[in-house]
Amino acid sequence: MSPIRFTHALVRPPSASVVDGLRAIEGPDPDFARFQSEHVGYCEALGRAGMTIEVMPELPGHPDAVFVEDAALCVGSHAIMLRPGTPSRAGEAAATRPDLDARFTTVAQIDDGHVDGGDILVTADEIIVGRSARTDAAGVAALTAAAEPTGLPVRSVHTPADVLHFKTDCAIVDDRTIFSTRRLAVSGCFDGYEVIECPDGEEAAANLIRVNDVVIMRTGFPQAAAVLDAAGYAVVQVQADEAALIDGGLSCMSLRCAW
Ligand code: CIR
Repeated sequence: MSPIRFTHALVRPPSASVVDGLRAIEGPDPDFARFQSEHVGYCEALGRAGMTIEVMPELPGHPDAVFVEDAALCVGSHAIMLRPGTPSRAGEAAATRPDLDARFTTVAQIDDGHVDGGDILVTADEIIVGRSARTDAAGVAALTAAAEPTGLPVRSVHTPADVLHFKTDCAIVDDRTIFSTRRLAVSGCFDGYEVIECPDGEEAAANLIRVNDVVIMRTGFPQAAAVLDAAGYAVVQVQADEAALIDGGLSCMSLRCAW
């Protein structure tokens, strides 16, 4: 199973309630119209990368529901409903399930603890889960059992303190290559992988996505883009400044699937 080859992306447009999205540090609300337009640009980039975009309904009752990745894990024809680790997002998995039941061969569910999809990095050989303020040991244990149909073992590591999600700070860019901030890579959690370090000061660029032949990253991080370009990756940049105001990045706005 390749962790970088995908055929479809499930997305959910932001609803007007996105202005109330959670944020770790008090700051301005996102602008709804700009968020919508950036989301369209994001979906267009996924489409140009070769994915068919499937749009799930808006969930106005869940301000953060545009960040679909936190509610489910998709690996090949298998999906696992997660348990987002913050109360206002708890209902998102149940609301997403019908869309996954209609598309996946198996849809498992974790019933203990908490796991946010943003804490899960799937590589060719394993599922790495970063424990965080949103993802706990009980959730990782439940995920380990639920992930059995994928054939991939689950490995538990730690997300750096004050970093929202494990994948806030890293992304897979090739079967065996991880793009990571220094503060995460120094933990040793990627020993055995090739690591490309995200330049210090541009940590917010680390939440990017490799989709088929391109690496899609946020605009505004010239050093990170140059590092990836020099390493031979075809870099595509999309604006996602409104999502960033509520701690969202590129990985969280799609469930990337290979069917
Ligand atoms: C939250 O705090 O849950 C949202 N405002 C942002 C979630 C971003 N998701 C992700 O990084 N996987």
